[in-house]
Amino acid sequence: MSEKVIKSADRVAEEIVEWVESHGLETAFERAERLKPCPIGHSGACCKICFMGPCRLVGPDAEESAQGVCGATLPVVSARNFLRMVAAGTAAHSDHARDMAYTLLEAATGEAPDFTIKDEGKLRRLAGIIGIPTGDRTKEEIAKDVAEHIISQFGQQKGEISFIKRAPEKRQEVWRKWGIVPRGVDREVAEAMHRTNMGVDQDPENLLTAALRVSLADGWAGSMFSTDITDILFGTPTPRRSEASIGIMKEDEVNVVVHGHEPSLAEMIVEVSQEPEILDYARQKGAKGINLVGMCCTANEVLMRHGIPTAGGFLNQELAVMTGLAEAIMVDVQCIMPAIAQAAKKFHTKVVTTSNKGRMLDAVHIEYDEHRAKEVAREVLRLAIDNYANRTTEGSRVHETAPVIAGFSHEYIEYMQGGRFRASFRPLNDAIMAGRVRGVVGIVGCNNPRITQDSVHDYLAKEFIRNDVLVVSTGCGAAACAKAGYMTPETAFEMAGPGLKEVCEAIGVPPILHLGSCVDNSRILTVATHMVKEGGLGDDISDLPAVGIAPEWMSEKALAIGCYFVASGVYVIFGSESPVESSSRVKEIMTKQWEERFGGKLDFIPDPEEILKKALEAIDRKREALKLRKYEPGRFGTERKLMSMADRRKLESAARPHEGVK
Ligand code: MSK
Repeated sequence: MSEKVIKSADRVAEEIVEWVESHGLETAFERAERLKPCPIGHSGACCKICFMGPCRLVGPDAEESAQGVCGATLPVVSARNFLRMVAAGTAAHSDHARDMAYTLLEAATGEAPDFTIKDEGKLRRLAGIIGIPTGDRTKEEIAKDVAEHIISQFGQQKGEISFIKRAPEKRQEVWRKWGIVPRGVDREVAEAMHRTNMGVDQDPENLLTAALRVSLADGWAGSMFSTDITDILFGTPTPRRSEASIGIMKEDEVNVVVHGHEPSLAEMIVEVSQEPEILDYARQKGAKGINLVGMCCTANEVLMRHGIPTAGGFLNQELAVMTGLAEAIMVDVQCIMPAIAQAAKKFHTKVVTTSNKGRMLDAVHIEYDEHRAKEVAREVLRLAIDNYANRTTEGSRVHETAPVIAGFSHEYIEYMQGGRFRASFRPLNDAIMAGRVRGVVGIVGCNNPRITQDSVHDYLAKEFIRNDVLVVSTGCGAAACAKAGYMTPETAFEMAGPGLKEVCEAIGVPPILHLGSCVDNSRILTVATHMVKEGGLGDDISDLPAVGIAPEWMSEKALAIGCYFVASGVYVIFGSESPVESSSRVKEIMTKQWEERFGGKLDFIPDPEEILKKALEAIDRKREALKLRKYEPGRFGTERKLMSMADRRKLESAARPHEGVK
């Protein structure tokens, strides 16, 4: 008898997958088993950029002798394919950011009346960074200028994208030296597509340098624009307690799943779902209320700001339909499987597309329009409520959830280390210097049905915190950690090493911090920059004992993220196989040459234990280079005592007795 293959480390998801199999249905897990990837395309050796091909560059000496019809060599083909993927990832994050910038502009001019500016402080700080006068101007006046400035950065043709100056000085010099400072977001994406067109850039090194440049237009521009604008419009996250699991669906309420990436309509859904008329309408239809749940990165956005539970990441989307409890899944852009509309045909779920960029056959389309955002949100909710009566008893229903605390913006991380008057990164830097915290790892990125769902996220998260490494997480990686129940302060007691445990106990935070959605990887760049500026850990991001990992990646966006971290000086490890496996020259450039030039490199390592080993070694090497004390579990140096939450509150109420503390 063949051994049972576990599809997911998420117990609730695994139970649904088993139910699906036993009912003759299928999901991405079964399709991935049936549909083996083409080994030539998988390893980057297939060129299909012109119609003389596709050319397959294979054979015993392919690296040296294989050529396409035009004469393109394997390293050129492989580097070209890679650059296109990074450009596509950058385009996705940045186009999302463009929509956010227009929403901010229209909120400021009053053309999008349902949107207001919630974080004026952040708006004013950002205006200061980019040189927009604030003084006694209204928040709307400032927001208009900020939005117009950001919109101009997409089409800027010359010079440097303005947010670049938020990086440490030394990093900016590295970028200038190697000519990778992005000029404008759209210009870098368009140029990447031009370079990779038939018969243009034939130099793998040059192509890969262009990949770093376009990726910087994602991390330090598109994604960072999006994070900042979203905070300004909807509020900068602070910790919220909530729940995580596909088991969050409720039997007696109308379940509405908000899935995708852009948060504007989801924010309106959150607001409108609390309106008495909408709740009355749900009751009239026999439901006790409306249960909003998030999926993928929209989940991360509404979890961070409102504590809306997350039903999980990318691979849980079909499973949401299979519960038989989802009245509607509202989607916009990115990471949305067409399979959900197919699955929904067998259940009562309505899949609602809302973006003209992301239409889907067999879905209901209700077009989002920021000028009448709440009206659109009400329309979606009414459709879901009307569908409640169509629910059958069919479906796999498991009601089990894990507690999660999410909402760690860089502003809150700074605040939690010293309160309103002494906010800084000093305590974290000191804890690292003393060896109490060994280093910091970002565990981010997708799920991929070719890997047991969440298994590597889970393994690495546990091992890193056991080894006193503070984990920051975003995207589906964060959803995995949340579903596993690791994003609670109690996890520090139970699982963290002695030093990290002490730090988490003092502040009252989980050892794995949820920093948000995929575009919020820009928050990690900001945290890293603040750590550098705080002092004691070198003068560039490349000096920090920090590693970035995307263990179960699948999206082109993940590659763009990986590249901008490399260009920012970080050692980045991707799990699974390499999309440039076919070319040893390309792999050499991404590791040796990138490390020499930028201080960061990109490795693809399928074995989770090897990922852990390499990451810890890299952290320890950085510690040694900084001449910090050698990390030894349970043995620390002296550093300033961390202020506990209680002490901080005492200090703040003493300073402002009438104001109270949030
Ligand atoms: S949603 S890009 S599967 S992390 Fe941002 Fe998850 Fe990856 Fe999409």
